[in-house]
Amino acid sequence: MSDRRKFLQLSLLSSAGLLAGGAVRANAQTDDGEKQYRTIKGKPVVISTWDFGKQANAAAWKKLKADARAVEAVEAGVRVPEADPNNQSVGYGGRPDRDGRVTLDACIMDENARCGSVAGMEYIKHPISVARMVMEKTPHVMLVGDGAFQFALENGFKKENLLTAKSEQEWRDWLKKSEYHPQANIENRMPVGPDNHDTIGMLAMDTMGNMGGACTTSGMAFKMHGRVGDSPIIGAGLYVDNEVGAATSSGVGEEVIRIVGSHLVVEFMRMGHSPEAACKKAVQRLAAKSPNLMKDVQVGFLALNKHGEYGAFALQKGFSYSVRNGRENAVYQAGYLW
Ligand code: SD4
Repeated sequence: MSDRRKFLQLSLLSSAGLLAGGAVRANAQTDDGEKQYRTIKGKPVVISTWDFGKQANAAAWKKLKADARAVEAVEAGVRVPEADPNNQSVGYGGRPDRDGRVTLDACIMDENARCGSVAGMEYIKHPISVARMVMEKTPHVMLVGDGAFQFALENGFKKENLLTAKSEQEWRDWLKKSEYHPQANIENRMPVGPDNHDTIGMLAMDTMGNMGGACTTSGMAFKMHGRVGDSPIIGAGLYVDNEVGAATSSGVGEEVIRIVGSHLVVEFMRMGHSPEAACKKAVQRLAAKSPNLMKDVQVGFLALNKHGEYGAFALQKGFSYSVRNGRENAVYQAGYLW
């Protein structure tokens, strides 16, 4: 379909008052005959942290196109890096803690402010799905360690070894010096190397205009056993307010927890700031509250508002994010403070 015809179609919908909200959308044919899915008013949309979020977005987008709930889409989306052994910061293949144990953190939140979380959970490849089950099947929000693992087993999840040969080797190399210096997302950080990946936080709005979010990680590499970062903590690593928007984070979790970062971003959006401005204000708050913040520490926030607008901001250069909606399937670089 020519741009002009697309424009006319949109104009017709618009003059019929159909753009005024609701789950209105247009399915059109492209010139090469491929069915094209087009969105109106920014929905559905899915965004996620880092460039590897693009593959995760594809899985979420498939759900969103089929009119699934946002929460359904984000779960499906983040399961992609969870299952990928080459992503050494999420799920299977994640780098272990200093004792050589892979411990996973994840949380999920839906449009009704329902939420579920697991922290420090071992042996289960898809912590996000366990988190969803905590949300849906228990009166609790958060299960940790062995309790989370037992709950997962009781609910049909399989016990698996999550430590790959590559991550084990990196841990053994790290043991030689055993220095914990948490540098996230810095190109030359040791021992991770230039192509490091990190936590995935994903936010979506479905065709009904409802929002959902998910966040999952193996946490900072070689952390103390028992250490929990921001990622499974509702308000820190993820927050969804269906009236306003949603936010998530990646980077050194201790810094994010200090300012309850994702909730703060949502509150800035509630005050009327754009997603990017809200993320920037949260980064500025973080820098102001951590005067001894090391210059090589990274924290990035990502946000989506109720209009389907998105944005991100980080402490420093290098934080990327992936976007999928009816117009874009793209990776962007976030702005940064230093
Ligand atoms: C954590 N926020 O465990 C996670 C790690 C991360 O980029 O996002 N790294 O602190």
